[in-house]
Amino acid sequence: MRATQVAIIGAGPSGLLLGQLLHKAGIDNVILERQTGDYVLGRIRAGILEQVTVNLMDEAGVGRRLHAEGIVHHAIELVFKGERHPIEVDRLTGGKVVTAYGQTELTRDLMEARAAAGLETVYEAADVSLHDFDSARPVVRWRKDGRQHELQCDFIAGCDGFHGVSRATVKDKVTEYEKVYPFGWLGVLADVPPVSPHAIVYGNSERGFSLCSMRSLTRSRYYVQCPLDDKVEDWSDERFWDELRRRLDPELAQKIVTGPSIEKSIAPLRSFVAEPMRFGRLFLAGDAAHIVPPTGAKGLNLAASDVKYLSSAFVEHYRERSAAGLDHYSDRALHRVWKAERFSWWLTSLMHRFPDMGAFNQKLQEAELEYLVHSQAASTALAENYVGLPL
Ligand code: RFL
Ligand code: PHB
Repeated sequence: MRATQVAIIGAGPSGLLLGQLLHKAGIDNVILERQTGDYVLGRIRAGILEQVTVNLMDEAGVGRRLHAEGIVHHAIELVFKGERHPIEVDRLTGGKVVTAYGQTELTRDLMEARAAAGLETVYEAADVSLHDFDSARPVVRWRKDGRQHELQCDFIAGCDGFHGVSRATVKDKVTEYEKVYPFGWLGVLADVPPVSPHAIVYGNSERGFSLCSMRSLTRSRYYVQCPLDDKVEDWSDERFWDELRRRLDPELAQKIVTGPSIEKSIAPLRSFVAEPMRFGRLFLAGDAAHIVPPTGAKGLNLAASDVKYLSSAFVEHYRERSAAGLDHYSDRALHRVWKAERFSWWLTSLMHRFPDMGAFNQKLQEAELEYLVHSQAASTALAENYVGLPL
């Protein structure tokens, strides 16, 4: 039977980053991915990286393009009641910033580094199943090209996202905490210059939430809150641009450059945590263990911090023969996860229109927004969470 040290399930950002960090430390690993590489690269998702994530890409030896092409943001802006208010996160946090760099680009950098290092990734691995992770010799099985395959390993890292097999395998041992929001985000990607190239804009209006983000100086990413039962086909490009304009302040609305969408999709919003994140020799990381609504831009960054803790724990195990890191992994990771869950829930609650919110909650939301942009203490609390809490 083939063997490796760490079998990684999933070639999203968590799995690829973990694989690269382990390789740097001389730890052998194989990645099993259900989809093709092109499919993985075609999923348009996150766009904002915390410094912790940028540092990890450097540590993995794949930060070159990110530094050359990523765009550093020193501020975000909040729009409400038709006016725009800057939150200078850089000044409020003693110099911390975020970087706009698409998840697809980060994934591509990791995939290319993995291929260049000659590391094994099995794409289109069907019916992946996990066995014996309560013993010293776990086994992973899958089907490909009409044949059954088997891999023996020391550990399994479940980096296979919210719908993966890893958490499903331990379903009866998991406690789940979940909140589903009564709306979704309609996202559009277009090759037009971003309306706000220096700051991500978060908008609260009586028509609902909006967000202006970017992938580069020539590619924009915009979102509007929409009902959960809306279909992408309901939203022509024209309808989308009209709606976005109506949710922004007059200056931005007038400045927006529109163009044909190159991607358009609707994502539901969810908060979710599975506890614990370790089951014998199986460890969950990233979206496999937790989901945040995208409002705080935390999902990919949390995946990266899980991977930092997990890779350090594996290195400690192999180099120092110490189980301390592995034993503490779940608690350490969950500690950070819950802080990001709180922040993402709070910013989501503050910026969206809820179907049942009523006049009282509406007034409270307005009062909180006013307080937030005029109080140094409140703006600082937002800023320090937005740039990412320390590891
Ligand atoms: P992924 O990216 O879902 O990758 C999991 C991989 O596992 C594979 N897989 C399997 N492989 C083998 N066998 C199976 N049975 C398998 N089942 C699944 C899948 O095919 C996939 O390739 O999880 P990962 O690596 O943990 O990464 C998490 C991030 O993708 C996610 O948290 C972010 O995209 C969230 N997110 C954002 N995060 C940020 O930090 N900043 C942002 O600005 C941000 N914006 C967003 C977002 C997510 C969004 N959507 C659509 C959910 C914006 C949006 C709209
Ligand atoms: C994005 O660029 O896709 C993005 C930016 C900020 C968010 C969510 C998504 O909070």
